[in-house]
Amino acid sequence: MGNFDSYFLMQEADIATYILETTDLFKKNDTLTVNEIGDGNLNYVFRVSNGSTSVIVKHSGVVARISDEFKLSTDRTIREGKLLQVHGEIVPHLVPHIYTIDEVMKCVIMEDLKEYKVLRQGLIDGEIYPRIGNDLGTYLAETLINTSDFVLDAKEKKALQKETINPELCEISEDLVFTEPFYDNYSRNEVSDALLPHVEQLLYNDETLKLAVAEAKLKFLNKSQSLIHGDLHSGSVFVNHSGTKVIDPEFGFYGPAGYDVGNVLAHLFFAYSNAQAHKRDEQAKFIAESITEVLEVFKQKSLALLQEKTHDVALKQSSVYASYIRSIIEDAYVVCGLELIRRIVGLAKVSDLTTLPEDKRVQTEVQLIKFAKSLIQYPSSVSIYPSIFSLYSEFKEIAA
Ligand code: SR1
Ligand code: MG
Repeated sequence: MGNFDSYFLMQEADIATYILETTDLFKKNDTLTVNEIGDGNLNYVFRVSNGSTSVIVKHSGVVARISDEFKLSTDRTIREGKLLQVHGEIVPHLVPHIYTIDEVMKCVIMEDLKEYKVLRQGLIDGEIYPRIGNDLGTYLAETLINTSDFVLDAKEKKALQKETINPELCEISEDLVFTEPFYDNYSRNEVSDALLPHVEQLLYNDETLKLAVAEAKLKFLNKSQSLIHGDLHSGSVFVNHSGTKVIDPEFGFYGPAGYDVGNVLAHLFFAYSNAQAHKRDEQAKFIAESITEVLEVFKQKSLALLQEKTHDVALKQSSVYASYIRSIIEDAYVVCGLELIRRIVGLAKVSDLTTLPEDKRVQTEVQLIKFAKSLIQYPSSVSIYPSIFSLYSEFKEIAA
């Protein structure tokens, strides 16, 4: 029996032997260096290098890295690898290449994106990436429409839906995005003393808001439109000046297409808020334009894909395409609002906000919560503004 015939949680010291014994990615006499570089909430990420080439090993334990409270199947990494392969067939230039998926050791070995930077950190550092609006809009349109009933044969889609069912990680989102921010039912919310009165008034005590949130949660539970990424925040996007790569779809499943679009919007708003708070005006303008571009590219490319690829004679209707895209965008506005709120109130925070000075942070968080509530309760009203960004600007002015 070899060393890697049954699962255990590998440490840095195990990984070099693991790679040399179980793959042909390096020469058997290579000296490998291994560094754990993960900064996510759930898993371990190892960079393995022989000095000239390198790969990434993503590996899962039986509990989440962020907290032992989250006990999870180690199969999440396998599901992630498979989903990256499905999306990789659709947009190979926008996801990392997968070398192997090891169902025993619960590892995915993939391309090292060392020439890229995490989008969240790049934006906090003041970088401008002119490609992201187009690349993220393209990723969203291609992955969401190509895995929908418009493009896939109904049985093929249901087979993929069965294969990608993901109840455990969906439960995390159901709790952390749709429930806890409004009820604090597990006492896991993390709210500063200065923010708490606002959270009580604006969220915990707003029964009308909770009705709109309930409707949104039902959509998340029931609307199996596309094979979504499921956690498309700016820590799941790698960028440089020549490309964009989307990683980490372990929360993926057949869900509402607007969920991914809304997450992208929310995290660009976080980046915008950080740029504004630090008076990086040129960068803030670029982020605002990227928000609009993501939506425009998503709409245009989705329509083109629907027109080109819809095979079902009963669905081949221009007005159906238009209303389908419109409903995804409305769902996205609601999700954008939910994601903004849960990252402010819940346990999984974003450094765009946590790195702000205390007074600016509270002011920014209150503005974002007010904006978010408007998105959750009145998503269709965004269409009366020139862009979602104009609506946000209005909240900024009211709160200032
Ligand atoms: C316990 S996991 C907390 C959050 O981290 C992941 O990236 C997801 O966003 C999840 O909600
Ligand atoms: Mg993640």
